[in-house]
Amino acid sequence: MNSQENLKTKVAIIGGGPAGLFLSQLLHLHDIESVILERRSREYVLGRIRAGVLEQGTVDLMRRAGIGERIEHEGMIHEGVGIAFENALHHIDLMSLTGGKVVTVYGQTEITQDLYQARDSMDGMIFHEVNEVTLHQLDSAMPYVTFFKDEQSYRIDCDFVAGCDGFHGVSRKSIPQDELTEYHMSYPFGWLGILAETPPVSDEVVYASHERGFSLCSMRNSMLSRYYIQVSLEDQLKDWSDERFWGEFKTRLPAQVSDNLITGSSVEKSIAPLRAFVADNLNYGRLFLAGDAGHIVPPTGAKGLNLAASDVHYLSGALIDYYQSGQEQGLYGYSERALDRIWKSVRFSMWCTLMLHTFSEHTPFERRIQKADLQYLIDSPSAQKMFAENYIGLPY
Ligand code: FAS
Ligand code: PHB
Repeated sequence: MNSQENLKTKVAIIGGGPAGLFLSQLLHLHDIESVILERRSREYVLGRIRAGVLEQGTVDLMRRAGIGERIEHEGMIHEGVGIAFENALHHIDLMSLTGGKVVTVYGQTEITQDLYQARDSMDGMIFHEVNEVTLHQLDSAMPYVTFFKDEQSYRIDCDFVAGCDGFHGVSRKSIPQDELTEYHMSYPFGWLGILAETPPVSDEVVYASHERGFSLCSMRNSMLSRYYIQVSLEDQLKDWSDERFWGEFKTRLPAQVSDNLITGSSVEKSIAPLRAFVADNLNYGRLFLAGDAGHIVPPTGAKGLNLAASDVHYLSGALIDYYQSGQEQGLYGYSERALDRIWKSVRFSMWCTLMLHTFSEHTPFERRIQKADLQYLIDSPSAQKMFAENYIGLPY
């Protein structure tokens, strides 16, 4: 076994997904060096199909991170969103309800690609396929991280550790239990998502409620559709052939949408359970959590990736203040500031999930309340304004 290799940096970032990459890129642009430790290969990370709808705040963060060019050409501006139930499609005019704000459809995969490209162009230090990442002395002024790569052991001495390693990462688990309150909520269903090289069924995202279950029509570009249906947690991918998916998807959509459906072979298919989770708080000593490491939202409100962006906005600003002017209040106020926006986004995502999904254990009374919720949204400009201001993204 070789002797341990010692490295030094300002910020050790655990996780090379959107949160970790955004943070590293923004710090670099302010001459603050960092090292990213990523458990998976780059191909694996880039192969993940996840979020698709971006708030303006996330697009602005991309521009500040120097990766705003491709989305300028390839991102699709959406001025509204569709809500379907009882075989009717309703349009929520996001732009008029929010004084001109919109969302942009641009896959998380593309953002991750843009960020990796930017990090490479600036010689960012990223270790892939690392293992046994361990965080040490977090409650001291001299934390460090140890890890292995290709049998070689490493130690990184740093000023701060950013835990951007997602829900299953090591960072949150490195916080002593008595320093952390975890809030959990899991749903009795998941989303079966497929990617198909077909023209999208609608030119805007459609959220459809149906007694057989929720479905969602989205896209990645004019020849790449992204669709989801609510499925039981007992379901497995082998239970869902493309043919069965298309039949069920068509049944759950209003005719004016499904009549335009062009089916095709799926190029990706996955099932993700729906859950909500918040770690209160996001800071322990010199460790700061950002993104899914600190919270998970049901994707119904399209908030997961967008919350990672606002976390990184707050955390990068706090670290820049610290290194440029020695200010510490941003760092020690980070958790409270981020959690305020996180909890409001969790609220919205849960409200959408409750309103749009079918709960087998619901009583007829609860089902009737769901319908009233949807009808109120469609009938009330105030309800639509609440929906719109949350969907385009609450202010940072
Ligand atoms: P990520 O999970 O993306 O990245 C964390 C990284 O840390 C990963 O690359 C992981 O390999 C790495 N890592 C983990 N443990 C490590 C360790 N010990 N050492 C080193 N590295 C480690 N959001 C939406 O808005 N809409 C959606 O439709 C949507 N769909 C989703 C589907 C799935 C299956 C999942 C899991 C999430 C989905 N999300 C969706 C949420 C998702 O987009 C996240 O919000 C987003 O990936 C958050 O980015 P990160 O915080 O960077 O976490
Ligand atoms: C997506 O395009 O993947 C998507 C869109 C809206 C959501 C969730 C996912 O709420």
